[in-house]
Formats: sequence, C-alpha cells, structure tokens
Amino acid sequence: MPRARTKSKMQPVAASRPTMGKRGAAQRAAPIELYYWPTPNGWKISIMLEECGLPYVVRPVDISKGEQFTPHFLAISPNNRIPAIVDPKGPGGRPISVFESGAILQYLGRKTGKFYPRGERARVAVEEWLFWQVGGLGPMAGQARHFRQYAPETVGYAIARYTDEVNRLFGVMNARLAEHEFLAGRYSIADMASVGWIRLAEKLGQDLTQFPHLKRWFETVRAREAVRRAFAIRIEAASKVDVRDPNVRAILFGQRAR
Ligand SMILES: N[C@@H](CCC(=O)N[C@@H](CS)C(=O)NCC(=O)O)C(=O)O
Repeated sequence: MPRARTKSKMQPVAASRPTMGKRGAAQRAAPIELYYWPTPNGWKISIMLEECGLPYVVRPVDISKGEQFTPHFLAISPNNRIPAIVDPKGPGGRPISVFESGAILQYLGRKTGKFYPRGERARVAVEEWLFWQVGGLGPMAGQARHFRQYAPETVGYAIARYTDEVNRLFGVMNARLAEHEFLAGRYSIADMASVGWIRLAEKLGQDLTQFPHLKRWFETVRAREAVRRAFAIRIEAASKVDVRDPNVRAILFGQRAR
C-alpha cells in the first residue's frame, strides 16, 4: 500500500509499486509526476497510473493552503486545479505537462494503449461517457457537495437543484449499467473518471441501494487491485484539513480572476 510523506511543498511523497516489465529499469528512472490532492478528480489519475503499472511520484498540491496558485504549479495547470501530470518521456522523448483530468486520462490511454480503445466505435463510447463525467457528473456533484456541506448558509433551492441533478445522473448511469458491464462496454478510462464521485454517494445525498446496477458496477470497480491501491494513497496533511477554518475557506471559496 503506498504510504505518503508530507515533508515539504510539492515534493514527491508517494510512489506506486507497479509491476515492472522488461523496460522496468528505464521506466523507473523517469517516473511521471502526478500533481495531486486526494479528491475525486485526483483519484481518476492515480487509478489510471496504477491500472497501467506506470511508475509515478505523487507531488501533493495542498489546495487548502493555496499551493494551486504557485507559479510553478500554474505553469503546469493554468486553471489552478489538480490533477496535472508531467511526463518526462512525452512525445518525441521530451517532457510534456497535461492538465484537466479528461485530457490526462486520454493522454495516458494513448501513451499506453490501455483502457482507451483505438477502434472508432469503441473509442466514441468511451469518449461519450468520459465527457459525460467531466461535463456533467463531476461539476453537478461538486456543486451538490458544496451546497450540502460547505456553504456558510443553508440554501434549500441550491441543495435541491444539485441533489436532484446528481440523482438524475445516477439514474442515467444505472440505466446504462443495466445493459452494459461497464460504462463503455469494457472497463475503460470512463469508469475511472466516475468511480470517485460514486464513492461519495452518501455525501451527495444519494442512496446507492436505489441504483442496483450502479451499485454492482461500483463494487466491481472499487474491488480492482489498482483502484484499491489508488484509494489507499494517504496524504497526511489532507486528513487534517478543516473546511470550517476561515483561512481555508478564503482560499477555496469565492475565487475570482487574478
Ligand atoms: N475540470 C477539472 C476540475 C478539477 C478540480 O475541480 N479540481 C479541484 C479538486 S477536485 C481543485 O483543484 N480545486 C482547487 C481549488 O478549488 O482551488 C478536471 O477535471 O481536472
């Protein structure tokens, strides 16, 4: 199980222990850097890296302390959001950075040829469900969580609107998964993108027992060894964050153009 240390800002704190193939030594020399915080968007990429057996180091970005605004991180992720990666062995053997979880999943899928099929029909199915997640489930669940847990006042209309929308989206997934084992048929980056939000179902005001096919899928995906390893990465500082702390709230909420 990967175990993180939090020594200093943006230092590597954890590395996966992937199964090394013949090229293991060369890969070990140049791990992918994962700019990460343990959130549903961060989990997507740790899952994919674990699934692919790619060596990586976790560089925590403490978003509760504002590390997402450091010039170093903004050069990699101009949207001041995790996750982001730097692949020292990008196209042409030169380093490349990638931000936005969907773009990272696609990049890693193309790089490895895993979980992102090449055939056009299968690829379209993966992309439909990947974009459904990044454009729908993720943002709606994020708003639901904000108004249910973090808003300074209880805004009934906002809670109902986003909780209902997440409920609708869970229903869409449930219907899809009644007909297909995984979102795009076979296990893919689309499943990796969604699983972290389903993990938070209760916090989003959802009861998984009302979505039996989604529940079956969730239990299958979270039981995968790679997914378990990704969810097991501990960032000590993250477990101590108190979202009621005014300093944390000032950083995370009410952000405007800088
Ligand atoms: N569209 C982005 C969303 C990423 C995102 O919202 N990341 C959150 C953590 S889950 C973050 O970095 N928040 C920092 C902040 O709010 O300042 C993606 O899919 O990568």
